[in-house]
Amino acid sequence: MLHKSKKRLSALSITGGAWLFSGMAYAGYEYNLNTPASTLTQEIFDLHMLTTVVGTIIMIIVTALIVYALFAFRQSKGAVADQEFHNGWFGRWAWALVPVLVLGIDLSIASSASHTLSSVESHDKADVTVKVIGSQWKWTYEYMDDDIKIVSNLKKLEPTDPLYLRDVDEPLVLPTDRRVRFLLTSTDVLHNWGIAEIVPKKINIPGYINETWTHITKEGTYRGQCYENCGTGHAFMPAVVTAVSPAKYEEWKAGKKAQQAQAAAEASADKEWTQVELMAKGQAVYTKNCLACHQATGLGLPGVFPALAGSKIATSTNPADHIAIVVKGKAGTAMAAWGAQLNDLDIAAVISYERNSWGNAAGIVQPKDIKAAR
Ligand code: HEC
Ligand SMILES: [Cu+2]
Repeated sequence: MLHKSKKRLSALSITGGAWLFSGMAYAGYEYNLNTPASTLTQEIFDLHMLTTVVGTIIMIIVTALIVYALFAFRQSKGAVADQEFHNGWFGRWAWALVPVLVLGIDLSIASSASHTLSSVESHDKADVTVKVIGSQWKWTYEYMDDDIKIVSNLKKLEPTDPLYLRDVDEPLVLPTDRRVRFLLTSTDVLHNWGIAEIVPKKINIPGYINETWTHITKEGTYRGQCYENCGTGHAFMPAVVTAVSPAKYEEWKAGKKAQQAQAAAEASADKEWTQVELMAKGQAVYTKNCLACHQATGLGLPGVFPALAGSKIATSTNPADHIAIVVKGKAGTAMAAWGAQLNDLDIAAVISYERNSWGNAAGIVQPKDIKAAR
């Protein structure tokens, strides 16, 4: 019996050792927090380093004293407890000196911490303000001063890709060396937009605005995610920021504004679109917004997301129900209202696409039909 359990124990320690070893090999030796890339996260990082260093020094001193005492005053050497300790100079004053020392260290940490905290909560004037809207399961970014809107969806990648679940189709573009204010909110449940290198996290709450900010110091791509368990697609909403120089940012902004203004003008023009045009646009809208649930095959996921191929709503001769569910969504289900996020043309296109794909052949709808149904 003993023999057997000994054997089992050694087998355990071998697998344990192997596991530890492989863990060490893959860990990449990253022990500290993410390297900060903004003034604010730098301040937080420095505070973290200060407390870590102070704590480590205290730990070393205390441990050294204990080890010394255990060794120097061991019983086998005939050590006897000092009965007169409290009558000596140190015994009399230690109770006052030690707390003063500890309090001094404490207060210097606290003043640094309160400075950092007030930086986190400061509401100084910003150069760029971005509203960050969480919804199941993507981020929408609205540039408050510039009429630019970005919908940022998970980019489909193979699990072997190093950026699997960490990349999006369109990142948030921000300038370096400028103060950027973020207004965080949500359309459905709690989300939490966070990118460790550049911004302290705050929760996105439906119906509320939370504020945080950054001042990015280095150009680059910064990746974060949703940090609040927000449903089955929680893992599918990475947050990506591309930081560029102010000059490049202005250039990007001008291009993006022109592009979005043109798209808006196109969408509101009372033009009759051909099936070919609607199908091409509709496929792009579908891939970006609907495919994650209803799938490329239009077959959905049985029991979770309904099939659109052959579905009653997507094949009936009257498109009213189809338009209604896409514009208004269906309360209490994962089918969101797209009316506020997509323009008339996008909605007409994606509905036309669904009505004429995967064997469906139910005719097209025009942007004016959507406008009338809103
Ligand atoms: C997050 C998952 C999700 C996404 C993304 C999504 N849907 Fe849905 N959709 C659903 C669910 C769930 C239902 C079923 C709702 C119900 O219970 O009736 C549904 C139902 C539908 C239906 C009705 C199907 C039927 O026959 O009942 C249509 C049409 C539809 N969605 C179109 C779209 C379009 C267009 C988009 C993109 C703009 C989209 N959906 C994006 C989850 C999703
Ligand atoms: Cu989320």
